[in-house]
Amino acid sequence: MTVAEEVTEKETKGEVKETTEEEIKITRQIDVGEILSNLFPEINHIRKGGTANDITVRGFGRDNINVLLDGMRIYGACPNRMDPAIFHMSTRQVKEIQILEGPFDVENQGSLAGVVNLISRDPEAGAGGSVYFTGGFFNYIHGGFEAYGGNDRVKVLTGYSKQFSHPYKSGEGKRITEYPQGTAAYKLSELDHTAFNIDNVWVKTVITPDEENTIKINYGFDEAKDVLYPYLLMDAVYDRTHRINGEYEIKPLGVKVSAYWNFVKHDMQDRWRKSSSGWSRGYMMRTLAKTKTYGAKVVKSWKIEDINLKTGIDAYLRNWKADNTLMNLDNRGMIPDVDIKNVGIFVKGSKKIDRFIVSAGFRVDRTKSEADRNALGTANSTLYSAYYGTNYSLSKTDTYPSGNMVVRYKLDKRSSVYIGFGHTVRVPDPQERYTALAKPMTKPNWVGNPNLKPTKNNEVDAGFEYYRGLFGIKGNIFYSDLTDYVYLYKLTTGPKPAQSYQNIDAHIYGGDITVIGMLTDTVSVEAGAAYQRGKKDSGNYTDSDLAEIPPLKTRLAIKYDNGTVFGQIEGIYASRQGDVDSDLQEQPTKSYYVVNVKTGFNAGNRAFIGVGIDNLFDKNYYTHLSYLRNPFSTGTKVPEPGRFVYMNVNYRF
Ligand SMILES: [Cu+2]
Repeated sequence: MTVAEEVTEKETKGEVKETTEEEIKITRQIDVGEILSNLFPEINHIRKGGTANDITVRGFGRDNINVLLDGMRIYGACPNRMDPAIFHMSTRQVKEIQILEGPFDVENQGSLAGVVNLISRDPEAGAGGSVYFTGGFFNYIHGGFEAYGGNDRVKVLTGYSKQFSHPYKSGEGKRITEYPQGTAAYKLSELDHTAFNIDNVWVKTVITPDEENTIKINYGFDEAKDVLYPYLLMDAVYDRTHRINGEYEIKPLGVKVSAYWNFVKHDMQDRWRKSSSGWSRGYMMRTLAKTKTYGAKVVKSWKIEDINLKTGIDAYLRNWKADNTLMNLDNRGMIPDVDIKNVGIFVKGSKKIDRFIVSAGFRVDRTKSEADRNALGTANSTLYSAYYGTNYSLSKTDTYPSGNMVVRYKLDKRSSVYIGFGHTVRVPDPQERYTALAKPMTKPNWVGNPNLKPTKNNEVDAGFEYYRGLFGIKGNIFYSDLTDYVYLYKLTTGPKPAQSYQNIDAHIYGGDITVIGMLTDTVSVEAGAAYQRGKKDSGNYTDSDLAEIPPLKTRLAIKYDNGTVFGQIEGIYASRQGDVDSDLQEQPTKSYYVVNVKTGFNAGNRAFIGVGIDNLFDKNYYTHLSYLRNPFSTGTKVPEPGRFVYMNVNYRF
């Protein structure tokens, strides 16, 4: 067998998508979630404000997908997901993003429906770097530098970036701060409050004592201040993150050892909203939240005969604590100092048989979730028993296997078809099981369900890739049968109604297609479409549609690139979403069509200047994920930005 015939990692999986810094560099570079949602029709962003967009993949969000930074687990501290995992790496540090869709990851616990891995740039030898600046509408600025240096043995890269903006305006000319109404409305003096002010610092060191060993150490610090979230009732005063991860690879042994630690502290308040009026402390409500995650992993790759094998063991601890004050209610321990401790082992292998590549993976996990009753305050200490009686426990251990099999048939070197099946499991997150938030008067409480069972996914995926000359087409379909899917609902059995979570059976299915082609030496076209649908199969419901399932979305981009000058016209269309869950008061979302254009010029290898206009026709539109689902009320719908002109300048030295 020659090297060229080796099975690649990609061929052992289902649908894999990738994007690189080259694509990111020519966007307005606000945040990674927004960029992915723009590039891939099956990825959608949850628009809460000017930045920090969370994502869904094929209709799966929250902990149903794993979002990793250089393979490291990291979780947001905010109980309202103001700081999703994907927000914790600067767009400027990202070299590449790998998206593995479907239930085909056994290397990480809980990749129920997919995994998104942000990979940071490595330093190069020698000395160099770059300075960059992006500026745009609404006083958006983003600037910083990156510098690297080193020899064959030790290389270091360090970077800094600063992002700042005022609230953007929608296509109807209103600032996003003008959308919340009633007591959630921003004070008149705050309508032009800073929308985000973010500093990121990172240092990455790569040590290669010889050709056989590599050590990588990556440290990052982020401070996001004054981040506005009109989608919610509060805004972030600050969100501070430290993360460090290290990796040691011994190539001749095929061994990789990695370890990580990260910590996020988050302070959100309603101090810029009308609801805080009259409170001398400056806020009516506030949540101070902390989370830390640390873990380690050892992986060994083997080759036995012609079978590629990978085995591994990993463990992590995720701790989450949030203290809330609401009027005079002491809701300490709204997330009551929950520990999730996991240990897992896995094995995966692949073998080439004639034109077939057969791959399989298997994993077993043991996960303990435990909340601390003593962390609870006076207002929320009796909520679990008020709603779930005495028959519950604040500690639960779940042990479960997961696995998958993929069979790929190679039509030729590049083209193939595949079918795969996977069984995956994820434990309820600390919020779903243990949230405890008492609200005043007739306002519904928010309480977790300590009896929740882990979600199980049995999913079939099938797809093809076909390349001929300068033309390629890729397609995938999936059907996910979900048991004990964790779903928001209106709990009416306690002292007063509450929002809580229940296990339901459900299914989500859909597909996507991508076409790429070179029309001439300089002109290329890229087209994509994705559709997904979600239905409930059990539970106490009147509407069988699952909430927060994005509608059909398509993208068409035509690019011109001669190496010096490039230009791109891109159209994005999303159809109306009328398949909504009225049990959660979900509302239909209108269709939209937007056009984005950009052009750029490379001066030699060193300087790049680009200009872009997003939403060229200044359309006023909303995505389907533009407001918060709650069985009692509909949150503020946050429109997408109106016409947004930006400029990118990059200089390498
Ligand atoms: Cu928050």
